[in-house]
Amino acid sequence: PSKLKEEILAKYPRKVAKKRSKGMVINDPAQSQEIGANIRTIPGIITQRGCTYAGCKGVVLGPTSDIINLVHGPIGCSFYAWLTRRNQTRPAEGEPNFMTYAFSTDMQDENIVFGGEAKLKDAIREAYDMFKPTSIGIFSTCPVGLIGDDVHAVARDMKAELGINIFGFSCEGYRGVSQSAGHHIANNGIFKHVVGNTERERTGKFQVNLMGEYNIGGDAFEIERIFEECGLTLLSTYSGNSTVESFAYSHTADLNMVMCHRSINYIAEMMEEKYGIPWIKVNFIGADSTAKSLRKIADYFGDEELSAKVEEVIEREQLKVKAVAAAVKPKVEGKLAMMFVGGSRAHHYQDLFTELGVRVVSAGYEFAHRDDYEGREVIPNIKIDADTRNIEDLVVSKDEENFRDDLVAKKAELEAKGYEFKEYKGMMPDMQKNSLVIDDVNHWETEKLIEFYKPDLFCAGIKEKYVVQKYGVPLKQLHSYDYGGPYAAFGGAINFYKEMERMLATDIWKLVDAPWKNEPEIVGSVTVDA
Ligand code: CFM
Ligand code: HCA
Repeated sequence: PSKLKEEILAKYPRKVAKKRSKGMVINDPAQSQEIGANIRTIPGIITQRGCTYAGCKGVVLGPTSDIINLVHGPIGCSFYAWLTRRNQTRPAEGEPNFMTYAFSTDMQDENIVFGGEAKLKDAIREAYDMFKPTSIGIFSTCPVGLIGDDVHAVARDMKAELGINIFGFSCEGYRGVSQSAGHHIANNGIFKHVVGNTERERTGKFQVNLMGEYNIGGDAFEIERIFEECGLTLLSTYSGNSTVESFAYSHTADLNMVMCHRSINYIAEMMEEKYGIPWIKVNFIGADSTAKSLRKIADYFGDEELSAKVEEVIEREQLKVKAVAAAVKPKVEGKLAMMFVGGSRAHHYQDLFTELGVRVVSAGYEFAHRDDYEGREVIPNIKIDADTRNIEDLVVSKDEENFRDDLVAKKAELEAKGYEFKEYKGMMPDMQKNSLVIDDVNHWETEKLIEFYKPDLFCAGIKEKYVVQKYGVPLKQLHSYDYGGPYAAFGGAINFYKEMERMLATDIWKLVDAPWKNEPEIVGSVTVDA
């Protein structure tokens, strides 16, 4: 891989090469290696990243069904964030589902020139009159910040006028270097305007929140099934198959479980500060990881009946999982895969491949931070640059009335026994020696990676899919799952194994001839009128 890295960098101008070099690490899990992450993409490079608005509106708030998510901006921003992520939902009987609508102020030239606040107010009134929602979120797209519309003032006015919860997000696309800034802005907004708004009587002995699970392809449905069978009460999920109504009482949980660390660690941290609720890292991608996470939850509660139930579920489910794995593994073992996804999935999905004996030769995130690569212990050493300083860091104080001293004591007791809280070791320690870790991989690098490794499978998203396939390499979308899923928990693992069998135990891709193989250049001419 050092030769490959050299070859990739050789093509860049000197300054670009220097920057990109920091984003590529030849992994050695025995060492602590630093990677450049969460830094601006160099203009001219074809990145796979998205924008801050996508991270706020599309990712974090997108999957909630009972809020009207109103986009203040040109219609395209709304249209392209409208369920393209395959975030599914199953609203409770009689409850609304606004996710199937695309709400937008549809800004025009006139609004850009004279301001769009009046149009935004009208849109809120119209949405309220038609749907009578209990909350409305306003999402700012790029022009809003450029012309200076104050969505927060509009939200305050309209909240007073209509008497429902209305709040705005300054999540303009350019606010940060990627979607990641949008996650942070969304976390702040939900924490400020929703969490703790309502109380709820206990409905179970073991009340938990699942954070950073977005129900892509039905993943949450499968996780919910397992929780229910184990006897865990899931109060709220941030934000797959969930409602802002459940965020409002989620502070009454006994434990927060963080799945996608990148997108939601902020709320987990803030809830611990304000309410004393501890958080643990979990992962429900991969059958063994699911079993491990369930056992960790059971250990937290330390209840014999719960532990017995968890063991029973694991045993029963793993029997089915292992049977499928045993049938598929011999057909796919030893194949090479690489994966480049936004944040946590590039790490989590490696567990599923390990279970099948598929080797991950290269992986990376589009927009995760150093802690997602190297582990949370590097957080104090991360340089705060101007782009990060641009995103508000909420100052949170203790809620004397609702603070859970009992949970703080429980945490201390468990920690003394070696139980780990707020811990995430990141992707690099889990990857093989000499695998190539690349942050914010770009199109040129993708092509070089394929030529060098000749992988059997490339995992990424829709922007990469067809180019990679023209190379004769199958591509599995780990964002939308193509048309498949769920892939989470035990049932999901079985689905994924079968999908890998379909994609890997075949020679059909080798028959693909890339159009540029024989005629590598597109030839054209430019004519200039005299
Ligand atoms: Fe977390 Fe996600 Fe991901 Fe993400 Fe995303 Fe996504 Fe993703 Mo696409 S929240 S970081 S911003 S696991 S939308 S469900 S698939 S890039 S790896
Ligand atoms: C986003 C959403 C996305 C895009 C996926 C892709 C998703 O980043 O705005 O590029 O295929 O998962 O839908 O990550």
